[in-house]
Formats: sequence, structure tokens, C-alpha cells
Amino acid sequence: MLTPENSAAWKALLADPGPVVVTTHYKPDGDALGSILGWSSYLRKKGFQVSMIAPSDWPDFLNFLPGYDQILNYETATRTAWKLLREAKTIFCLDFNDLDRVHGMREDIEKSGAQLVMIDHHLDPKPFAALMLSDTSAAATCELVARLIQELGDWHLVDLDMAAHLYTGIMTDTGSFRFASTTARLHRLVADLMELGLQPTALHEAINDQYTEVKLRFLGHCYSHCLRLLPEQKAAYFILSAADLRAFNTTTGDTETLVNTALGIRGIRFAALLTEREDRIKMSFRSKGRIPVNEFASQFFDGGGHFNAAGGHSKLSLTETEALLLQHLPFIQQFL
Ligand SMILES: [Mn+2]
Repeated sequence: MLTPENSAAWKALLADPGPVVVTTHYKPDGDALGSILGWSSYLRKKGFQVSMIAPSDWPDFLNFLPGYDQILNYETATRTAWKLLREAKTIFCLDFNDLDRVHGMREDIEKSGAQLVMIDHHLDPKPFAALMLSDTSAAATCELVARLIQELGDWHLVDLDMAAHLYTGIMTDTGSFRFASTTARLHRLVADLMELGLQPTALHEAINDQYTEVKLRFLGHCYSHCLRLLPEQKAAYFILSAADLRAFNTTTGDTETLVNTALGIRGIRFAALLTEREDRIKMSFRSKGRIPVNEFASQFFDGGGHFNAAGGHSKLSLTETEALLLQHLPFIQQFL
């Protein structure tokens, strides 16, 4: 967190308000949106003129987050976004470790001339920002935002809406406080948020109890027809073709829970999800224990991520990608 070397830089940055942009990664999740909303509220209270831009749309269920409607979607508001990026003196990059993660927005960020500041917890951060708060031991970027505000002595500025933003990111990125990143120290931070009056039950409902009929039927289809089990290798994976997605009219986020449910099968330690998108096969990997899926993703599928949760992609066909997955599966055996 703050060290004698970087604390002066953060304090100087925050003492000099102006127009800024706060952004996050493509297809933002709960931690991505929670962190940009919470950090933006804080910056506004410090006197900054803040615009929030997401590189793409996000799952609908996140639209319970206070202030979500002020986030601009770069893909549908490209011109406005470019104007804001060009006028910004600082662009805060939250919850991503590589400028590639903003996809089409990358060029505009690079051309903007603004200074870049990163707050992130992903492994192997690329040094693209002038000021970086990168802590790969943090459970969520929202944890880092909360601690940063605490360490800057501004906890009194955190209101109930901000508490909801930060809790959402911490809760979703820890799988409701079950992943190994959940520490005693994190629970203490959450206790600080609850002491502000936060009601976790309502947030859990807003996040977890949001199935629609079509989504539940889609999941049923996936369990019945798209799941492959390899009990001997302690692996399971889903294969979703473009036709599967079309048949159920799926939207962003509908497939998110699938890969985790494969890991919920007794005895399974490695799970994957192969999804046929327009121009590529999108791949998600999850593991339990010592299996480094970030290494698996970067070695074989042009990806990366966290130790137990990572992603990658393939330009091959769905069938060829499945064959490649099976070919590389022995990699995980050494960690079982
Ligand atoms: Mn995150």
C-alpha cells in the first residue's frame, strides 16, 4: 500500500483537482464497476471533475449499484468518451494490469496525453502507468480503493453508497468470502464498511438472486448438453457453441456462473468454459488449490489472470480448441 516513496505522489495527486476519467477493463464485473464508482465518488468529494467510462457494456444485474447510470459505455458513446479522455489530466485505470484489457479504447487513452494512474490486484502488471498501486495479494481492487482512502486519512468521506460499491467488488471477487484471498484483515475492512450502516443481505440478494426464467433454462441446457466430465483427471468443462448462445438469447454475464459450478462437482479441481464468440473462442479457467490456471492460460491460450481464476482465447474452431485443451490438460496433473 502506501510507502514513504509513493505516499507523497498520491497526496500531491489528490491535492491538485481537475478533470479526470476513471475507467476499467472490457466487460466489467462487480469489482470493476464497484471500484470505479467508489473511487469516483471519493475523487468528487476531493473536488475533482470526474467522468466514468467503461470500455463496453456490463451485466444488467449490476445496475443496482448507485450511480451506475453515469458510467459511459465507450462502444456506444465513443465521441463523448474521446472528448473526456482528451480533456482529462489524469486517467485512473482500475482493476486491470495491461492496457490491452480496454480493447478498442486503448488507442484513445494513449493519444489523450493524460497521465495514467493504476489501482489493481492482477498478477504481472505491465508498467503502463506513471503511478501504480498494484498489490496482487489484495482480494479485489475495491479492497485497494478502500485501504487507500483509509491510509490517506479520508475514511470519513466514505458514505453508504460508496460502502455498497466497495462491498460489491470485495464480495464478488472473493466468491462471497470463500476464496483463498479472504483474510482476517479483509473481514476487518468489511466490518468497517458495515459500521457505516451497510446492509449486506440486500446486496447479496441484488447480486445472487437475479435469475430470469430464460437464464435458468439456459443453465439447464448447459448442464444437460454442454458439460464434459473427466473424473480421472479431476477436470470438467463446458463447451458452448454460438448456436447454444443464440437459442437462449444470452446476454453479457449469463455464462459467468457456469465455470464455477463445474468446480462445484465433487472431486473436480480444474474447470474450463469454452465459448464460441464472433471472432474467437473465449476461454475461462478455474481451479482449486495449487493448480496455477494463470500459467495454464498464458502458456497455452494467450491469456492470464489470477492463480485460481484466469482467462484466455483461441482463434481455432470450437472443436479444435477443445482438442487443444485436452492435449494440454496433463499440465495440471503435476499440481494435483
Ligand atoms: Mn478485480
